[in-house]
Amino acid sequence: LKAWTRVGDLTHELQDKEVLIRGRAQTTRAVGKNMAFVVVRERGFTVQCVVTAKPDLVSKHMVKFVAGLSRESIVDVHGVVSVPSVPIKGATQQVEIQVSKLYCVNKSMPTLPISIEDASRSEKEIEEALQAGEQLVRVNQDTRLNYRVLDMRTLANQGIFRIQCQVSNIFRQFLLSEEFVEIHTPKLIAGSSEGGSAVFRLDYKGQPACLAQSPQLHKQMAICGDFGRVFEIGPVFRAEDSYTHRHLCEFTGLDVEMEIKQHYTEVMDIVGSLFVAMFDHLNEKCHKDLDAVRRQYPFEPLKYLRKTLRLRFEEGVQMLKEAGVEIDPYGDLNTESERKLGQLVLEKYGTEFYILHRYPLAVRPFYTMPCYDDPKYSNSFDVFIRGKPFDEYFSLISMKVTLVALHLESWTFLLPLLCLHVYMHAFLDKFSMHMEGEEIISGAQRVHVPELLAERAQACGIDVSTISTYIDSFRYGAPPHGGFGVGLERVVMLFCGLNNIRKTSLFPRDPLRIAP
Ligand code: ATP
Ligand code: AMO
Repeated sequence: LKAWTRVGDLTHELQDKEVLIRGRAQTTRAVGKNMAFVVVRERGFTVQCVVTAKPDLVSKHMVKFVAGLSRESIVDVHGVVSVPSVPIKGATQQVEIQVSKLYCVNKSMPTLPISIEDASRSEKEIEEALQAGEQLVRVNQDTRLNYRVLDMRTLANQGIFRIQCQVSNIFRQFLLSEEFVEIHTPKLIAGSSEGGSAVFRLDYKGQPACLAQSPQLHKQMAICGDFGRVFEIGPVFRAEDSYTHRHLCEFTGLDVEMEIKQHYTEVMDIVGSLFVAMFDHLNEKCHKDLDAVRRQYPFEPLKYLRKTLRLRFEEGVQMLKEAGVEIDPYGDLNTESERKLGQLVLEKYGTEFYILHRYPLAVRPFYTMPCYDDPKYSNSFDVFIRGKPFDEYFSLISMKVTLVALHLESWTFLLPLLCLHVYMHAFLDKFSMHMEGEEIISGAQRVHVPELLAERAQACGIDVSTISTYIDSFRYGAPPHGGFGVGLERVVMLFCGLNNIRKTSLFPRDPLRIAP
């Protein structure tokens, strides 16, 4: 028999048929010396396989071998489908395979650093199991990441990364249908693209260089090169020095840049329709993956409007003021006020996804176009989606104080702090139960006049010589344009109401982690 059947396709219709499957030995169990059961898992589906000693067909030695298979080994099972008279517990398929041959294709270690079963439990299931006096291991985030290959096998993680695949796929399909061109810009660049200190510097054959903090400069240069509308899906590097639930040192940027005819609202129109199309697609087409995530990490569906709400920054400031939160009208929103505003917007407009635009110029990057009618403001925007606070503060504070104590070699402080830090990480899931707004997109109209661009860069403390080729590209006639950047991991994290960006990055890079 050469044709392979997928475990998910094993149904009553195949009764008495011979099948061949490949999967992992999820669990094994011996019943006396003549019988063993092995539950085989493939892509989230499981089937119970029965190995019974029979003369000339299955030896007792074979039964013993199957019973002793280590969990997660890869096996090929050949046998006949049967339908038992009682419902099968512990497998998704309601048929069994009466095994004639079983080969171990590759064996796993006899003991695993984390069990898939433990790593798949929801917080509620853990509580219930503990109350029932069951022995179980709570698998914390760091352990999961240390053994990511095992952690990835949980249904929730399979769901998360399949949803991530859909997000980038819809992003690409939508933009292609709107006549955008996909581009690929360099990640090794001469100067920082966003300004600031969060840049990885390196030696480029004797010249100073950095890893791109965004495709910002080159995507704009593609507009100067007459591509009209471009997008890129690629890695973005930020030398973040803080350890938060939403910052990575490397993430996947979804970047867009486009000519605009009259107004930066044209860019916000694309943001609105792109994201409504994306959310609709996820809700309508990705039930299985969303359910898999929700089963382990419960969340409510995202509330969003057909036409994305747009609020001016000044209106946001006013709403906060009325709620008793005073902020500088020409300053940035801090994380706390962003969250408060998210809560107020949800109460007033019933949406967890909205655009805040006309930010104060002083808090935006040098390439942002000032407002024509009031240069204190800019033609820029951020987009907010629900978020989860809490763990960031605890983990940030405990981390920083721990580092200070380490530096001072103060052991009296260090031990309790290290304990606090470990505790925070072990229980991150428990702490973050509460959702408010968080940034996922930044965008703006850009300065397309080279003299103003050089002036703005200088005013923002950027060494203009490091970006001279970028500024020069505006000297040959540059069309008015704008664009935006989105963090892929943040979209998935916040759409699924997850509390930590490390859950939506396959191999996260943060200030403390560069492996696996
Ligand atoms: P993000 O905010 O997601 O980092 P960004 O690159 O646009 O995206 P900033 O514009 O520097 O970041 O910051 C925007 C908001 O995020 C600010 O309100 C700032 O207080 C908050 N913020 C930035 N970095 C951190 C951090 N490491 N920890 C907590 N809050 C932060
Ligand atoms: P900004 O710096 O706001 O803007 O980044 C755009 C989006 O990228 C995501 N993001 C991150 N995700 C994970 N870890 C990080 N450390 C991190 N930093 C940012 C967020 C954020 O909204 N060039 C501009 C975009 C533009 O104007 O086109 C830029 O990079 O989702």
